[in-house]
Amino acid sequence: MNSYLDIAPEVRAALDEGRPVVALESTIISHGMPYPQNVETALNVEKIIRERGAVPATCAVIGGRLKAGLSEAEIEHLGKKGYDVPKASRRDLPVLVARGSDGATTVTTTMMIAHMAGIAVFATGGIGGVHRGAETTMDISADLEELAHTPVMVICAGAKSILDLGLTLEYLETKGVSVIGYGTEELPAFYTRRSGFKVDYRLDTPKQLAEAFRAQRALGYPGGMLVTNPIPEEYSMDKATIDGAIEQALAEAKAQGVHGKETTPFLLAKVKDLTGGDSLASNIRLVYNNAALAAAVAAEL
Ligand code: PSU
Ligand code: MN
Repeated sequence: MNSYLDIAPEVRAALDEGRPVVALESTIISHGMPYPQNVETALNVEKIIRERGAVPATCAVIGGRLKAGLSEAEIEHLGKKGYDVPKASRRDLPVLVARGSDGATTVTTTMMIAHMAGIAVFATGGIGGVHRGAETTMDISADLEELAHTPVMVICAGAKSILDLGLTLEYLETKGVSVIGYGTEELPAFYTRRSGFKVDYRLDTPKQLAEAFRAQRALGYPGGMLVTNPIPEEYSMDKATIDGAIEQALAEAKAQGVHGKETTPFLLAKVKDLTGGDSLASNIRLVYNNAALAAAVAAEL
């Protein structure tokens, strides 16, 4: 067991007894939503998972410790500190841990912590991917590399079209990551159910998802699996509205020379400002939807 890892007692008990556990990320808490909705959402997500008989394990770096499972006070702390909590991707962990710092874990580092703890299923909102213009900037999220190497199933609502969704799928294919549509043949685009891009396979039940993941593990693959779960129809956004906001956010990022790890948070914050409460409400609902599916898959596994 990793000497920097703390597994919460409730999570450890569930893992020891073979009960279902679902990992959750913390960048979505510290950087993804405003306070206090971020804390409220994070606690509701945990509640949804518990109501379905699974145990939530929200992951983060707290005081240099890798945490699988947080207390309410720790979630409140991450939500209240917001952007003052550094974003922790793979390359950030060594220094954050050595310094005894806090860190908001991305999809990448949440997968790492989940795997260290022995958790197979992870629910989130959206993943990082290949950015538009990556053919010159080379801005490709470490999330895709982690999916290639770490055996955790990530359940998301697809990716936002701040990214180049076509190139993101190409990259995942190269890396050997199966992209599954849950009840759909089309990659969902986070706020909307459709993107115009096809997923690799459509599966329709938590049991089928669990079977595919078990088969992958039995085949001895090192990598993860990406399950894309479309936002429920009633909460999906108007495509023209969201596309307009994304185009404007991309133009502002370019004009201001935003780059590196700031790109994703900048674009997400701009889109949120431009679309106001609508996008926040949709974002919250799709996370709940993914949490419920993840609990069902964890139970099947
Ligand atoms: N995309 C979203 N919402 C998010 C993120 C991405 O729609 O909150 C966060 C996730 O934590 C993801 C990270 O792992 O941003 C990716 O950052 P980057 O592109 O810098 O790798
Ligand atoms: Mn990047």
